[in-house]
Amino acid sequence: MILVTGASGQVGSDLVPRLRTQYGDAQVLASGRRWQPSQSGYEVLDVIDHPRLQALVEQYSIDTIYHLAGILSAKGEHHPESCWHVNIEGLRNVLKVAKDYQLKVFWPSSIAVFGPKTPKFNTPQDTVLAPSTLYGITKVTGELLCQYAAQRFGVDVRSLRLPGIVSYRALPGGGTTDFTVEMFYAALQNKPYTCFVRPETRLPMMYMPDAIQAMLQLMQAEASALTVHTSYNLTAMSFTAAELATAIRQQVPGFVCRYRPDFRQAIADSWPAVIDDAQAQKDWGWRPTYDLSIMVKDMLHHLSKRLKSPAFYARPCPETPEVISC
Ligand code: VAH
Repeated sequence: MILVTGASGQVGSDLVPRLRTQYGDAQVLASGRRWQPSQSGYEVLDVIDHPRLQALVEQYSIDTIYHLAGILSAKGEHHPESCWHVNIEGLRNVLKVAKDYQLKVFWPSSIAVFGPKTPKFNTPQDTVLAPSTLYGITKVTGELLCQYAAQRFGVDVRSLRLPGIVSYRALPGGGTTDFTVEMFYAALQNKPYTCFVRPETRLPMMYMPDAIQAMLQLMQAEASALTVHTSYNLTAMSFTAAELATAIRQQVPGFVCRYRPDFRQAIADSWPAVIDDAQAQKDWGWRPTYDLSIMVKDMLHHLSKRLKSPAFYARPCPETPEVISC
């Protein structure tokens, strides 16, 4: 049985239904800190509570954990102590039960492991990891903990350095790349958007279906094929805030995006602009599907349904590379 921690977050909200489609509803246990009365197959779990985690692993005969619970970059800068405690103690607890019960683990690292001294373009798999955020420090530490668990105790833990992720099912919370999703909400509500990074800020990004595909593909790969035991570089595209606003405006004429950088500009400036994920392509066949144009059309179509924005209801489901129910 699979346990997903942080199941109500931006990634978890898409990963849980995808895993249930793949393996069956009864094979996936969602979990999070808050009680979700409407959700079946859900348990309350604070990942810093090791006894509770161990009890769930035993009660449900868990064999795989997708450990998503954590605090993101922007929120982490406002609450560095909590960010360290949740991100590190939570991961240590997961790695401990993985070692004790021979579990397989997925854990998301981030491009936040890179810092101002890292090559900004075509950032290699092996390079300087000197992040300037506490969140990034927890991700570098986490990668080393994962590698140690794999090499010292034989734990099968796999990880991806996720870029910014765009999705419509759940709002992101406390991230530096949240402007991407917020822009779509503003456009569909016919409101101008004030972006908190400069228009020329370029970051590695990915549409959620690609991120979920990459996680499942990595977890299904033969262990012998994997040469990276910290975390794989991963990307699908890179775009600037202005390029995203323009792509949205092509679908939503009149959309206005203004720019008022805040503290998150310095975080974004410390991250790479373009990532080299050749090792992921070589080791387990990674290939992205969505580019900026397809993502924008798909996002607007699905998000407009959620927001009940008639403007996009009438449009046919955009041509997307995979079958998506319209
Ligand atoms: C954040 N969305 O903004 C996360 C992610 C690469 C960015 O780690 O903190």
